[in-house]
Order: sequence, then structure tokens, then C-alpha cells
Amino acid sequence: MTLEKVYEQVVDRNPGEEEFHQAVREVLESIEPVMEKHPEFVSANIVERIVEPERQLIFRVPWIDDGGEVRVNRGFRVQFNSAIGPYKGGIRFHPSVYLGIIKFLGFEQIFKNALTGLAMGGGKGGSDFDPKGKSDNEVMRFCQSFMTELTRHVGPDTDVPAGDIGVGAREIGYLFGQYRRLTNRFEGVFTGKSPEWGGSLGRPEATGYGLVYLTSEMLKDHGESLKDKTVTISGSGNVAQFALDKCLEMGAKVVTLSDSTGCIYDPDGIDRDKFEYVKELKNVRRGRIQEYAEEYDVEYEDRGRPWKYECDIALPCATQNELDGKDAQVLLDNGVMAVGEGANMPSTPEAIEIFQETDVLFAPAKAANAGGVSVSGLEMAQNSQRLSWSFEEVDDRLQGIMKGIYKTVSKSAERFGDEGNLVLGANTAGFMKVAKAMLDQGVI
Ligand code: NDP
Ligand code: 2IT
Repeated sequence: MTLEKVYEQVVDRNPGEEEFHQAVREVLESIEPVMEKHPEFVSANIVERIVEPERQLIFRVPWIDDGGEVRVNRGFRVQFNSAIGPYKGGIRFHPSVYLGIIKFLGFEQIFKNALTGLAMGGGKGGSDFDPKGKSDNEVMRFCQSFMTELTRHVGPDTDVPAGDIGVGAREIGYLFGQYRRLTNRFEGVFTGKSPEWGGSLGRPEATGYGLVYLTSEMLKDHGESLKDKTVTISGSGNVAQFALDKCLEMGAKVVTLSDSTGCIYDPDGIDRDKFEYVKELKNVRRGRIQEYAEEYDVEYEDRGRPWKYECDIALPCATQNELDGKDAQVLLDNGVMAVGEGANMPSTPEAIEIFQETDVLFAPAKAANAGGVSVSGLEMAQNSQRLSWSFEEVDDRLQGIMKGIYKTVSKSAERFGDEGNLVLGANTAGFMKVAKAMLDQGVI
């Protein structure tokens, strides 16, 4: 079957799942040169198999709110591919979650995890539950109900979830607690746990730090660095906060942050003191970024996004399809030099095309945000050893992994005929590793 036919079949078989179609399309568009060089993948129908999840779970999540009312949400876990290791990938709690979002995330996770060099397959889960405005007790009761079902399907050698949008330290605590209670086992079934009870130091920082390490490696390769550069960041959650932190350490000036309600622009730069304010606002008070604008008397745009502000480097760290073709054109007109994707699939296909037609350096999500899952892999290793490594050891390894990923994707782009095209590089390198494993293991 041609790659075009496989794509058509994916659309037919998974109607209405637009984000999943988009993620599949991008990978299939990249792997044509791989299939030409590797007819053994064609004859074994590897592509037809890789686009079909190994297992998809959908379940009812009933819980009781603070008013005593029974509420019902939908839970998902898509166990997409375990050819190179146990399923691994985060859990997202957001009202927009439906099967198509979880499948796009799970599909991308297969290739991202392969790039880390660690033994992790791809999976993703979540729910349409909205943690916003819920009390801690409501979040706990929801997590306990969600985990009551998910416990049957996960385990340290089977499937190891972690956080994503709407799932941070608080939620991981409640989910892990319920798993331990139901199974009577204290084991590494989640990553992103508190370091006090089995988590890895450096995991909260890992995605944001890793994004900046990889972006910086890409800049270095072109004789540039982050020092004195102006950076725009979207989002103000886990990834955005630690991307900001590392940008400050590397001497860059970050001028924006956003959330689902709007965007702030601080032309003087968000310094360490203001960063402390953001952490308290977002992680403790769980407030809106608009309050930053009131606190520091800076510009705030309701529903706005950061891409219209002048910058050298743009780091989208909020959500999928948050940077479209028009935004890409504005960034370009304003002289952007590099874009690093902290979120999963934040740039639309039109935006990516615009970056690739020009000399903008573009680091795609599968490579750029792989730091989070990499340190998750290191957390799994520490749990298996029943040891904890120092922050410095974890961070050193993370830097090594991000450098390794940059090298792998650059080399693969060159090998498959388009030097510097890191989208091609990430998709081909990730695919090659998983496809070989599937071939070795027979028709399963
Ligand atoms: P958080 O929940 O900590 O933060 C998400 C941020 O993005 C918040 O500021 C949120 O605003 C904003 N946001 C969420 N949805 C939307 C939306 N539909 N429109 C506009 N803004 C939105 O999540 P993370 O920081 O963990 O995740 C951010 C991105 O990074 C996601 O794409 C995730 O898949 C990806 N990622 C995360 C990793 C991790 O380790 N956590 C690893 C690799 C990728 P608000 O507060 O208003 O909801
Ligand atoms: O998208 C991602 O890579 C994550 N949300 C982190 C996954 C993980 O298992 O740490």
C-alpha cells in the first residue's frame, strides 16, 4: 500500500479525529525516503501496523463533587506501541480531551521516546475532566476514581504514565496513592512522583530545561547562542516555567507568557523575582496570568498569543496548533531566528512549511520536548535500582541526552536527503528504530 493510501485508510478508520490525522500525515510525509531504502519495511506492512494502536481503553469515571452531586467524565489510555519498551507517556486532564487528542499524543510519543535512546514504548492517556475551579478534594476523588479503572491496565513493566496538561505533582500523588492502595505494591508505576517518595530530582524541570538545551545546541551549530536574545514563550505551566528559568540562566530575555485566557507582554523581561511571582500565581494560587499584568503594570491581551511581539527565538509551550501560518509569517517579518517546540504539535502544518521555506531554525516537538520523558526514563531506572541520583547527575544526563538527540536527528536529516530539516530527521530516526524492532519481533 502506498503511504498516501495508508493515510486515507487512517482517515476512514478514525473519523473526526483531526489531530490524529495531522500527526500521522506529518510522519508519513517524512518517511518516504526510508521506505525507498528499506523495502523490508514495505513488505512487512510496518506502516499499516504502526498507525494502529496496540490497545485503546475508554472508561467511565464517576465521582462526587463537593455539593454531593454525582459527576461523570470519560477516561482514556491508548497503549500505542510497545516494540522497544513498556508503554510510556503522560496523562492529560483538559475539557478538550477526546480520543483523537489522546491518539495524536500517543502516536507522537512512540517516535519521541525512540529518540531518547531509552527503552520506552509510546502511550498516552487522559480525561475530559477540567481541574480548573475544582477543590483539592474534588480533584482527589476524581483521580481515585480514574485510577480505580486504570490500575488494571498499567504497571512498572507494562505501562508507566506521567503528567501532561492539567496533571502535575498534586494529581500524580493522588493517582499513585490509589494505585498503591489497590495493588498493595509500592513500585515505579508513575513518573513525576515527588522526590520524597520515589520521584526523580530534576523531573519537574526536565521538559523546559531540555527544550532550552536542545534549542541552544541547534543555535550553537549555527554559530549562535541564547545570550542576550529576546525570547517569547507561550503557556505558563510546567514546561513554560522551566523554559523561562533556563533561558534566564543562559542570559536571554523572556518577554511573554500566556494561559488559555490571555497573554502578557513585559518588554523589560521577566526576571527572577517576577518568575517567583509567576510560580506562586500558577502553582499555588492557580490564578490567571492577567494578574501578572496588574502586578507589574504591563500589557495584557485577552485571548492573545505571544507571536506578534518582536523576538529572536519563539518557544511555544502551551498546546497543539497554537501557532498557525499567519503567526509564523508575523514571526518571520519580525526577524525570528529560531523556533523550539516545547508543547506537542504546537505549530500547524502551514506554520512549519513557512519556517522550512526560510532559514528559520526549527526544532520539532518530538526532539525538542523529549527532555521530560527522558528524565521519566531515568526515574524508572532509579526506581528499579531503588536508588536516587543527585540533581546534578540527572541534569548532566539530561544534557547528554538532548545533545545526543540533536546529533541523531541532524544526521538522519542528512542521511535522508535534506540537511537541517529536523522534522524529517526526527520522524525518520524515530521511525527507523521502532520499525526495526517491529520487524525483528514478527507479525504482532
Ligand atoms: P500545564 O498544565 O502545566 O500548563 C499548560 C499551559 O498551557 C497553561 O498555561 C495553560 O493555560 C495553557 N493551555 C492549555 N491548554 C490551552 C489552550 N487550549 N489554549 C491556550 N493555552 C492553553 O501543562 P504542561 O506545561 O505540562 O504542558 C504544556 C505542553 O507541553 C503540552 O502540549 C504538553 O503536551 C507538552 N509537554 C509536556 C511535558 C511535561 O513533562 N509536562 C513533556 C512534553 C511535552 P491554563 O492554565 O489557562 O489552562
Ligand atoms: O508529552 C510528553 O512527553 C509528556 N507529557 C511526558 C511523558 C512522560 O512519560 O514523562
